[in-house]
Amino acid sequence: MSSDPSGESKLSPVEGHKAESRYLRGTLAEELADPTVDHLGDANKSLIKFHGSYQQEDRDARKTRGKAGVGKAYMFMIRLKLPGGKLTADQWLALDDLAGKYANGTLRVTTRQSIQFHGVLKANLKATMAGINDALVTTLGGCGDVNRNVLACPAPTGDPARVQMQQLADAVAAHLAPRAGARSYHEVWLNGEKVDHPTPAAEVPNPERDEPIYGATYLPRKFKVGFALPDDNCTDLLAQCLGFLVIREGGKPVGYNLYAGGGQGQTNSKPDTYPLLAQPVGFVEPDEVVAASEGIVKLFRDHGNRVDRKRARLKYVMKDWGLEKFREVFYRDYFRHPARPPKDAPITGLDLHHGWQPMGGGKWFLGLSVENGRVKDDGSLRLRAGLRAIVARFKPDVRLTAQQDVMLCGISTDDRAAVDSMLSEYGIPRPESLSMVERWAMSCPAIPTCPLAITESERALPGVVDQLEKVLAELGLGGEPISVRMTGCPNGCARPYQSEVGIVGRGGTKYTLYVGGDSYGRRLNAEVQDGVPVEQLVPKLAKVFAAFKAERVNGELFGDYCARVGLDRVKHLVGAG
Ligand code: SRM
Ligand code: SF4
Repeated sequence: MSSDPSGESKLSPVEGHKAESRYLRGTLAEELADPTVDHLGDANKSLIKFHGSYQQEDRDARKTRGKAGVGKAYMFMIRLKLPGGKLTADQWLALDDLAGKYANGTLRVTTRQSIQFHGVLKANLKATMAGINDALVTTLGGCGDVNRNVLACPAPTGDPARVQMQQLADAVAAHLAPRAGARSYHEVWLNGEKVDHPTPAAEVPNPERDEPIYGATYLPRKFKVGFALPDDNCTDLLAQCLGFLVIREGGKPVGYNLYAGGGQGQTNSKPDTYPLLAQPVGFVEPDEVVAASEGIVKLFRDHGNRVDRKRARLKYVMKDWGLEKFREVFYRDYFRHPARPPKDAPITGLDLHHGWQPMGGGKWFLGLSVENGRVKDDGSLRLRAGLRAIVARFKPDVRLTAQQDVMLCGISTDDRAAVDSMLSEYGIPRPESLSMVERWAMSCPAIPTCPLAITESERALPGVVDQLEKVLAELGLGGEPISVRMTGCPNGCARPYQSEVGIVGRGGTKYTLYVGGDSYGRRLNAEVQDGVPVEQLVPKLAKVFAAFKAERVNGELFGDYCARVGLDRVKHLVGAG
């Protein structure tokens, strides 16, 4: 296994932590058991990510605590692993209990169809993890240098293509789950107890047997898989390290176009980091999907960069090699099945799955728009309490979308009116009553929890959306599905480089403004202006919206307009060049 493609440089320190960890055990159990310390040392701070948790601090408290000389207010974020975003009603209720008991009273739906808890104290970590596992949900591999949560459109429409895709997403997630790492997970969090997860035993380390896919040092960096349909790219397939796009013939799923090498993150100080869209590698049949995912993971394991973590993503293997070499190595060394060219299947849509939609057999699902994925009670909008009451009463399955929204599934026709009236009782808006810009908007958490945030995002976007709503309504553009995504740094957690308007934290209250992506996630946007103060974002955009209204042709969408007229014209409009 080549850990250092250059053969010259020193491996990143995280490689050392992994190598010494004995399949992710480290000394986590010992550090967790020490009641005198409220945080973890460096090695375990890095290891705990593989177990689905990040050590954070309350950044709102940083200044006052610093002045008072009392140090950081440490707390932990916990991220679940929920392939395809699926939960039962009882699981939702159990997680809601845990959010109230041990976290900050909110559940955060993520851009990868999962849930995060924030604000868990070290002393409560084990109890929270045990509670999550009691609900038969795991956090193993929620973070860390392994395969992350597998995305698949969660809409339960009964469409055979969706059914097959959701089953294959589960199969890929199970196949790529850490194996010896699962045993460490159970030892650390569940006192070695076995629950319903793969737990191969390995007393004498033997990476080929114990972690046959990953090996003892796992992957160079995180790895992400997503499934989507050509007419519904609600998982943003082209942002994934590995994407499977359903191919239908005669209405039936016959296979998948395999895409590789997508990703969003970039670092301001490193010009050799940038967002990239995944490239079409080939076509695979349904029974080849799991083997193909293993092959791509192994290719990344062997050829990803283990020296520079900023360039340690599969997208840079694709970029540095080019598609032709990537294909050649993949089919020659990692996937010995016929090399078939990708089918002609352009992406043509993205469904937010909002509102009541039929599932067949007299059942319905209801897609609700959740502002920035944050399920909380806030004044008259009692989203958390309302969801809890509806889920407790009607026991719907719950599904989460990669657009940070929630679906309640399996509600009978007779119960629809009662659900609607409960929504009103708890002040929860039906998606149709919200503006288009709010429904399409996404933000990452940023301050106060994210240690990497250099600006606000989740707490800033609602104000920006309010202003955008006014401007768009005045221009008569309120009905346009314009996607606006904001992040508190360039890492791109809300996939801001694939939206029509991207707003990326630059520092303080300034942002970099991007336009020209499309609402279906097929194109990267482009930087229009750097260092824009937050209060100037909407006035600048208003000028572009006005030009769009005057100059659009044949009902083109906003992002397509920006791409057609070009960056120079948009820069001129906003006064950037
Ligand atoms: Fe992310 C790191 C939140 C999806 C690219 N991401 C982080 C951390 C863990 C900060 C850290 O490393 O300490 C953030 C925790 C904030 C907090 O307080 O909760 C964080 N990322 C999120 C979530 C919660 C954003 C959201 O609004 O939902 C998403 C959790 C997904 C999940 O359930 O697994 C989330 N992150 C993404 C995505 C979108 C996606 O996967 O489709 C991306 C862009 C795609 C990609 O991977 O390129 C993304 N996150 C990053 C990066 C940049 C990686 C890179 O290649 O440079 C970082 C920084 C890092 O890893 O060092 C990061
Ligand atoms: Fe944190 Fe940056 Fe990701 Fe936002 S985009 S959650 S600020 S790492």
